[in-house]
Amino acid sequence: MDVKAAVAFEPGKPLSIETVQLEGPKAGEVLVEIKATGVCHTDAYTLSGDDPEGLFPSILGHEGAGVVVELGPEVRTLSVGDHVIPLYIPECRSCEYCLSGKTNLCQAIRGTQGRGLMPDGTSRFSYGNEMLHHYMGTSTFANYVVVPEIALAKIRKDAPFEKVCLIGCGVTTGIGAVINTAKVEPGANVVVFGLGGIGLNVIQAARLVGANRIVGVDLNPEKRPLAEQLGMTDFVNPQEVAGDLVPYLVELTQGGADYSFECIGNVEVMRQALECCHKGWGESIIIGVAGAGQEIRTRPFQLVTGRVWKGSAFGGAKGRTDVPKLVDWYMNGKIEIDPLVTHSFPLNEINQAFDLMHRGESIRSVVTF
Ligand code: NAD
Ligand code: AHE
Ligand code: ZN
Repeated sequence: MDVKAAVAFEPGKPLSIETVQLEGPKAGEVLVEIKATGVCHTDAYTLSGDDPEGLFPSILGHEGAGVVVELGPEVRTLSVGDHVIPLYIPECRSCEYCLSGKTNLCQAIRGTQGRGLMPDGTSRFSYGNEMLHHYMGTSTFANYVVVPEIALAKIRKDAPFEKVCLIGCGVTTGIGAVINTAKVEPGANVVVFGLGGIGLNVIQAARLVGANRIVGVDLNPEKRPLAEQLGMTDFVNPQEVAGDLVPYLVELTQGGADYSFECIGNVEVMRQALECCHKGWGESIIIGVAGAGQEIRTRPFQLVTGRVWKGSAFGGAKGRTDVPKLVDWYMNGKIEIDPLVTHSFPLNEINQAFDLMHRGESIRSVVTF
């Protein structure tokens, strides 16, 4: 079938709106009509050419929501008409990783997904004679996609696509990092580096679990009001701190952060995030994705003296299990999404979403189809 998609033909170039071809679902696959998708910084990172796994040409997008249109053979858990959120980390419930009880990093299809292909090693997308790569197994910058059944979370039908699409990445990543990865307890002091779509969700989750000080760090003062609305107690602009940021944050948190979160993708900031943690027990969670060749550094003494470095992908959430619960949390008013959606565009204006993000003028732009 013909579908409308924003195609990334080359790194560093704007997306191109095209009519492309999509093959129907094969065994274990599902055709989904995408109704809305957010634009996450990771899409911009891959488009920039910094992603060592970045493939071109491809159809980016991984923060979507839509409706099941057609089932391939052997699909058992979904029906036509179901509302779904595509998962860039699937949940097969049978691989060693899923069964471990220790991680959300289902590996059932990670190999082919990382090569921009469906589990059978082929792509469903093409443009004339040219194969187009899938992206993160989701490719939500197209109005129809084929997704493996194990990579679809079924959600309630009364949830608005243009809001809950953010649960496909930003909301789950930030909230899950606090609840699943760090397991922040009431009364903890938290420092959040980067107040974009991810950092703001860390902040609202820190408030939800009853954190004490919730310190937000960002170079852009425009991010302050919304962060305060979602629970930030103290704002720090590193450009306004005289001297080193780390001792400043240690003093502000009266000994160091119990938990810090890096939500930028900057390896220098990752070091600051670790080193502002409390001696003896402070834990720093890396969420930001850094470019090819970037490496983190610190003195081993930082770890010897009890600080802990951790990472978090998709907030440690198991998608088919946890995503429907987060949709309920939103529908019940337990978490906020509406203020995070600062801009909306039709697909043919999607490049504006990237421009706004690069200028620091948006939190999330949502594309509706
Ligand atoms: P964003 O662009 O919306 O937000 C980044 C924020 O960081 C901005 O507010 C910016 O002003 C601020 N910032 C930039 N440099 C800074 C610095 N040196 N000091 C302080 N603040 C600084 O991005 P986002 O969508 O929130 O994503 C954040 C990061 O998380 C990206 O690296 C993204 O790729 C990554 N990410 C990871 C996961 C995961 O599962 N681990 C999921 C989603 C996004
Ligand atoms: N391709 C990159 C890695 C990118 C990355 O870490 N992705 C996160 C999700 S970011 C969503 O906005 C993730 O889930 N990682 C786990 C995984 O298996 O990719 C690189 O550096 O190679
Ligand atoms: Zn993302």
